[in-house]
Amino acid sequence: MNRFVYAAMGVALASLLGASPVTADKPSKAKGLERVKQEMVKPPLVPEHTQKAKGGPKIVEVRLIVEERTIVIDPLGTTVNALTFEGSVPGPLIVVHQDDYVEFTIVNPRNRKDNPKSTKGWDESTTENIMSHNIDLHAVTGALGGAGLTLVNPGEEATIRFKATKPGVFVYHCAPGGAMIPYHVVTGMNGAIMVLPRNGLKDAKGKSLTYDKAYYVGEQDFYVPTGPDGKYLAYDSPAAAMSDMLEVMKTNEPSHVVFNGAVGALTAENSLTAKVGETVLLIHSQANRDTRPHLIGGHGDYVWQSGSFNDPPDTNLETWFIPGGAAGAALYTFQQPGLYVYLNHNLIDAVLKGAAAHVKVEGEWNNDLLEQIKKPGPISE
Ligand SMILES: [Cu+2]
Repeated sequence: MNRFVYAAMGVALASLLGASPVTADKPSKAKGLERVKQEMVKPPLVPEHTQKAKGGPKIVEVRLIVEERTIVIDPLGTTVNALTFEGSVPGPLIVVHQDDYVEFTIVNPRNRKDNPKSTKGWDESTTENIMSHNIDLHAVTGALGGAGLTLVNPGEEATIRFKATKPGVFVYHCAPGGAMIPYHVVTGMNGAIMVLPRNGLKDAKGKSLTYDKAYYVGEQDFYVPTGPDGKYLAYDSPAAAMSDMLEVMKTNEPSHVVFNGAVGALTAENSLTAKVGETVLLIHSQANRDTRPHLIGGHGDYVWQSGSFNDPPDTNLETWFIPGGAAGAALYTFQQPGLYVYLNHNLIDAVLKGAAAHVKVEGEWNNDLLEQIKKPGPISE
């Protein structure tokens, strides 16, 4: 077996291996399977995929590049020295089918020149990576979700291949050890992987459920320190920010709770869109903190709150619950045009801290579902 970088995780090797004698490793059955590359896209977009698997299991190659970069998280211009996968908070959604193998490479370039192929996420705010990173995917079995095999210093990359045995939506996140685990997660280093059943999604009776489009919303709690004047502080690097930010993190009171990296990242011109009659799958992850997704003016027709696609979905929910460290998915067919707000129904998080998105829906109004009988006006009797 490969050597574990277990010391950084504070986990003793003995507890990972148990007391049983070490026997020969079992070989992977991935050999000879067809290989496909999955192109990463920036959330809320999801990578190209089929809802039902075509053919047998495949090896899906995924490459995520770590990027330490400063991001603006609110209209005040408040910044976070973010640690990211592919420059994005959340990191890109990975989509495979059950029993596929994911050949996953984490790349930690020292700087932009170090990795000329990775032009996608890099921008002017990127300087250089100074920290070690790894990945714990909750869809992985063993080795701390892959974290024990993937710790890479700047200038290094590592590859694992794992079998996606359980269908569902799962969080992934960096977990380099000790206080660096929550620090990397709450500065942006998390995302999700969706493992679809090979025959697609089903309701409780086994009837096929399909979607016309899917969006990935990654909810992020940030803990930005303030100065004596109450204003948010800015730092030159994640290392410089760390000690002040850890003090705010210890209060468990986020300064910001946002969707897709910033207040307003999914509102106004960045709103999600749909048409009346379209069925939309809303995938929602929160790597650190509980959340309560709610669609104002709509419902969760079918909701996998736990993210497990083998369990029958809940139906017709008003608000659902996704515990910190998990991802879930909700399917809704839009019935009316107009503006919908998709938010964390902790309304303090949504309205005062930023956890809200808009969905703009086009189509014909249905008065049978809702009709305005009298506009607001003077009281008549
Ligand atoms: Cu990291």
